[in-house]
Amino acid sequence: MARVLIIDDRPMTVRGIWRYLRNHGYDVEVATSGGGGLQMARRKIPDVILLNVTLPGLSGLDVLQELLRDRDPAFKRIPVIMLSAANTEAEAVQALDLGAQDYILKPVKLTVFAARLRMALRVKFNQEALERANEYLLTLSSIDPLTQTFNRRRFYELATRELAKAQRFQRELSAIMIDADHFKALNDRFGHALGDKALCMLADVLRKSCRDIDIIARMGGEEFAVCCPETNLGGAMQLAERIRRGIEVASFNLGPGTVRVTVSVGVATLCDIDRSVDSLLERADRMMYRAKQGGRNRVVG
Ligand code: GH3
Ligand code: MG
Ligand code: MG
Ligand code: MG
Repeated sequence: MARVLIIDDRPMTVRGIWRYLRNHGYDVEVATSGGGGLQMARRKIPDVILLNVTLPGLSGLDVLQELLRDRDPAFKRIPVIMLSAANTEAEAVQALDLGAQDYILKPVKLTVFAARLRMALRVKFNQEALERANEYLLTLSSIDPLTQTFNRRRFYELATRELAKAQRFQRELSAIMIDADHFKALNDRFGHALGDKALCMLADVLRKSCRDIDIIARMGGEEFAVCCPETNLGGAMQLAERIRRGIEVASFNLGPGTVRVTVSVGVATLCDIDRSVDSLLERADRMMYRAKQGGRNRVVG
């Protein structure tokens, strides 16, 4: 059921509309001032607002501007149909240019009015469908479908922003590279499905071990990276060790008997010479290879 909010200081003039909408299955509310209407809209976001141009206090055009200026995107999206008794071109042009969806003269012809209301709702519905599609595309292009961590592309975007912030405000920033040990052998012995399960377990341990602001990504294959804002080398080493240990422990529950997964972890922290995420990651990667050479299942930083 579509929700319609009518903002009009003389309810008698919109009684016809109110009754018509009620009879046609709309959920209708009426506010008699601009301020009251905005409050009502905030409490329960309507699907469409019918807004009279002349109101005491805040005018209809003021209310329209307030709606469009709001920080809440859901608020900005509400289609507004202006109602006016004054047949002036300038007012209609102003309302539509400000962002009103439609402008209707009183007295309204109910059937035509209802058709225009349906059109406003259709536009809103289509816009919401587009936004959902956009969100979905953003997810597809940012999230690794197996582990639900960020992918390499998104990691670089987010980490680049963190690097710029850290350099601008002289803050600390560290990176951790995590590579599963002898993962090919694990796949060969226990099958690819168990390998996939192990990768999901790795991602779970990463999520549990890290802070909300840390950026966790699967960089490819059996390799993950974490970018840790506001974290120095010591803090990142501690986190890396927590991750290594967490994976070692969780791997006991991974499957039958002898299945074990361990990781080799490299840690690096931001230096003055770093100009890109790559140079930071390269150092973390070198440390990770030292961990491999040193016997795997260990942290080097
Ligand atoms: P190391 O300890 O030196 O890192 O040895 P490794 O076997 O882990 O390294 P290598 O790079 O030789 O092999 C990585 C393997 O990871 C190869 C591939 O079978 C496996 N792998 C990569 N992506 C996936 C995946 O999405 N699912 C599964 N199950 N395995 C994957
Ligand atoms: Mg490898
Ligand atoms: Mg490996
Ligand atoms: Mg690897």
